Amino acid sequence: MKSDYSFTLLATDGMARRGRIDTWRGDVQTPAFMPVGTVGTVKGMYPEQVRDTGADILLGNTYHLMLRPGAERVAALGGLHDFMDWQRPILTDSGGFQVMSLTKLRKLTEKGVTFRSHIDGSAHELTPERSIEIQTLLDSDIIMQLDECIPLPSEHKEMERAMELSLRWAQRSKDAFGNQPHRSLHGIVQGGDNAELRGRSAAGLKSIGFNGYSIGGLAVGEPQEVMFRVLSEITPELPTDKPRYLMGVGKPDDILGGIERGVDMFDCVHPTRAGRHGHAYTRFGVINLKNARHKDDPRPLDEESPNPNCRRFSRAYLHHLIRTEEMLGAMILSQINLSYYQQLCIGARTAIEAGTLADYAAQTRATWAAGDI
Ligand code: PRF
Repeated sequence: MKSDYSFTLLATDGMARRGRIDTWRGDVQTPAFMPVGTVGTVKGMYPEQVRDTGADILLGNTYHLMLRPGAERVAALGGLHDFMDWQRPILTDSGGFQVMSLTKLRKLTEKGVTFRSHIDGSAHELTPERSIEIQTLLDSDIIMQLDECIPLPSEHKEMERAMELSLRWAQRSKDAFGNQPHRSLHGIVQGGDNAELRGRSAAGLKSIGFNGYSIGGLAVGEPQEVMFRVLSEITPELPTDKPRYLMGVGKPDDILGGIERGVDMFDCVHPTRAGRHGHAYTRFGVINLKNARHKDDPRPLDEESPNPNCRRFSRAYLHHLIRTEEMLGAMILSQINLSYYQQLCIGARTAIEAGTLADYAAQTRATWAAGDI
């Protein structure tokens, strides 16, 4: 018997929240950072290494997996967890955002979105119903509604149109999802940078009723202060007994700011992508290991880090691996960056429990600002 999905709010500190999601595949401690495993792999890392960084849950992508290897094939092979051998929870995105960012030829109608694959140009259709079906075939634990995300800045009329379409798709997604107590379905708040539109979106989603609420349409070209303003306006409008997920965010300071404004979950390709490009995230902020100044530096990245990889390899060696484009360089730095993101979340959880998030945030920012020595 698969146990039901649930969310428990454990503590609050200002707007910030410390919680736990329970699924039959395991628990997710929040605030949580979800590494991105777009095509059924967190690039360059074994599943157990990802788990060892502290990750409780991964993100997978409807768009990529429906094109290759195909949702029906993954289902026939036992679902995404068995396919990639990650036996803990998986959250999947619904595909609309990736259609908009990755395909050139596409057409959006009330029914859904038709597009041509970025891989071979073949024609496909994604509707709210088909997106739910694909995510169910993948055996996702936390499913996203199909929505329309538009860039910022946009005209008010355009933000309103996309928000209202997303709301109608939210209702169709809920109907298609039906009754699946062991899974979670999230509605997605849209409405650009406009408080009134965001408020209407949140109210509409709440009246449909979801297991969790995602905040979409941010980190799409606006300054960080605009994203933070929208977050401060919107999280008080969301139910306190359901998790909030800020989609596709971000860098460490975006995540810290999101936690302070009441966000529970985050995902971003940034830590792994930056790692592949030679950027290391540590307590001291970001270090570009491509830079020639590291060539003769025997020091490890951070002698006091709980992560062995931050202590065992010299900066000179990491610089060498990145300069020679060795696979191991990308692998080590992906591991280091994901570990740092998890350390940041663990620190925030502990601080929220103790009621000391403001101190934790100030100290974390001061260390980032002091920089690498
Ligand atoms: N909607 C969906 N996925 C997303 C976004 C969105 O608005 C974003 C925006 N930051 C990232 N991923 N479905």
